[in-house]
Amino acid sequence: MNRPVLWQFTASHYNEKARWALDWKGVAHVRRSLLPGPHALKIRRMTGQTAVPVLVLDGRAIHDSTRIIEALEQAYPDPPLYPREPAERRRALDLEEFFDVELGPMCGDWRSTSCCHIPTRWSRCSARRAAPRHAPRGAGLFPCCARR
Ligand SMILES: N[C@@H](CCC(=O)N[C@@H](CS)C(=O)NCC(=O)O)C(=O)O
Repeated sequence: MNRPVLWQFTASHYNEKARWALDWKGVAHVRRSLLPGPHALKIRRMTGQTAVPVLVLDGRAIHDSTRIIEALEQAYPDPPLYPREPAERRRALDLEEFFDVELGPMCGDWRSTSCCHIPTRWSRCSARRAAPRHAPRGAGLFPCCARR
């Protein structure tokens, strides 16, 4: 099997969740960082939508951190990420859903608004480890970052 490839943003909690899962399971993989904005072209071609993380596992492009973890649990059962006992497993899945749906979007909003006060922070943190040729363009892509 080829090494799984994680298409990601470096600064994103959903992407961090996928990275944690891969690391917890000790799965050797390749990380490919994308610049927010231009990322959409590539990711849409791969998955029909634009959000990352996307994991290419055994030739299949899987999007959504929860679905990525499900696929990893099947492909690499040990060590498990979810409890085996059904009630505990249900509780873990409910907690995951809560953090993804309720808390996750608020963290994203907070990051965007706090970065808007500092002209280059957003572009720097988004472009970090994206293809170096894209990094200088980051600030131009986010006009909301201009100092007021
Ligand atoms: N439910 C998804 C949410 C992923 C998500 O919102 N990703 C954001 C980055 S934090 C994204 O890629 N946004 C850009 C886009 O949707 O085009 C997951 O758990 O993976």
